[in-house]
Amino acid sequence: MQPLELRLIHAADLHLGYTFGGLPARQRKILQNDEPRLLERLVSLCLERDADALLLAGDVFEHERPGDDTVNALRSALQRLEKAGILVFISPGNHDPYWPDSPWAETRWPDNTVCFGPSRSVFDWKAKRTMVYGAAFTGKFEKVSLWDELVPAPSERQINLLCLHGDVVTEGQVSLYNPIRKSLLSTPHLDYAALGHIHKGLKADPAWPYERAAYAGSWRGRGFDETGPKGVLEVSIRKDSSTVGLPFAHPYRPENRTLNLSFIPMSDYSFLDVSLSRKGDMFTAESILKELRSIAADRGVSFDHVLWRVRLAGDQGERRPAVGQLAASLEAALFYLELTDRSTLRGEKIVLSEHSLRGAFLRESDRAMDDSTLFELAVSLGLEAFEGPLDLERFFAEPQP
Ligand SMILES: [Mn+2]
Repeated sequence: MQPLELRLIHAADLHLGYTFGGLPARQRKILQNDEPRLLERLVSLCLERDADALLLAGDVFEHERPGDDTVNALRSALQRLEKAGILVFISPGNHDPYWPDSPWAETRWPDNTVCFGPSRSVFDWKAKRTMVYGAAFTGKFEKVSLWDELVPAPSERQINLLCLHGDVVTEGQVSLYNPIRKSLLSTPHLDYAALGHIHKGLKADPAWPYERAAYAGSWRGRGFDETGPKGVLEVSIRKDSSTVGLPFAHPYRPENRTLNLSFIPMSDYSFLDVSLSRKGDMFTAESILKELRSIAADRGVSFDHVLWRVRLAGDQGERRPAVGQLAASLEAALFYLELTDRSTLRGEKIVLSEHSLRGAFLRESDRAMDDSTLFELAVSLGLEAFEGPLDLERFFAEPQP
């Protein structure tokens, strides 16, 4: 029998209709206008890679009730896929739950689009001998797992896909966002679980324990807690069923199947949050730009499209440039910049020997920490705390899914 084969594009957390509220009008407009281009790119990608299906694992829209323009843009993208014979599977998430008056229920989607609804369901894709398991969020939260066991149980005679939005949890861990357990992701004969919710896109994470499940991550950053390249996954599945269907039980039937995932960056725009340090030299616009260019190259993002948050740290020697002037000349060369100066001057070192709480704090930190980066962070946080309330979020931002 012919091996079963499937090519997919897995995307999630598109957050269509996101408005980039914290940014100035110019950048906000550019990023908003980038959205139709991204949709276009996603469609072209499905066509170029000759995909059989596009899986959208939730948070396709930013809002429960997105604007008509946003809904229409998605619909026309899906229509283009329909013309090419590419199926689309959607499992709505916590940002775009399936409600009776949500666009999922109210819009007439093209015939190629399978939008999973409130009850868990399985789509029998006969032409491809593939079963697709899915389910939708029906509110902001799903405290109980939408799927805890795949029913009917996946068969080795077909390809089995799961498309789901939610939080992969460890034993005993709770989550308000559809806890997805190990037992589900390790279901026998499940060939791929296309997940959404975690914007980072796990799989790149060396500690990620699942071979046959991945988060695609968001397709573009939404802020400084979502830095670096963002994109979608190209998934190819091959399952050799040549031993399937023998009239006798095969004692050592190997699971002969392969799964290949490759990351494809989508948005040109990305957010980067960096700290630059000097030891006795003054920061200049030229030296900062040079460093930023090399950081962008290292992170694999386009320099001209980076939104930067830059912190100056370390010791600038005897004098420092006016930060306002520095920021002005950098801004002319960058798409967007937030600059803060946390560097010290050599003269400020005197504080170490100061007979004060500040001095004692610095001496203790200096003694306790060998790691210079950690020391710098502790000192900049600590000294700022002496000035007033701390904005800890800026330092320890947790990604907000
Ligand atoms: Mn999301």
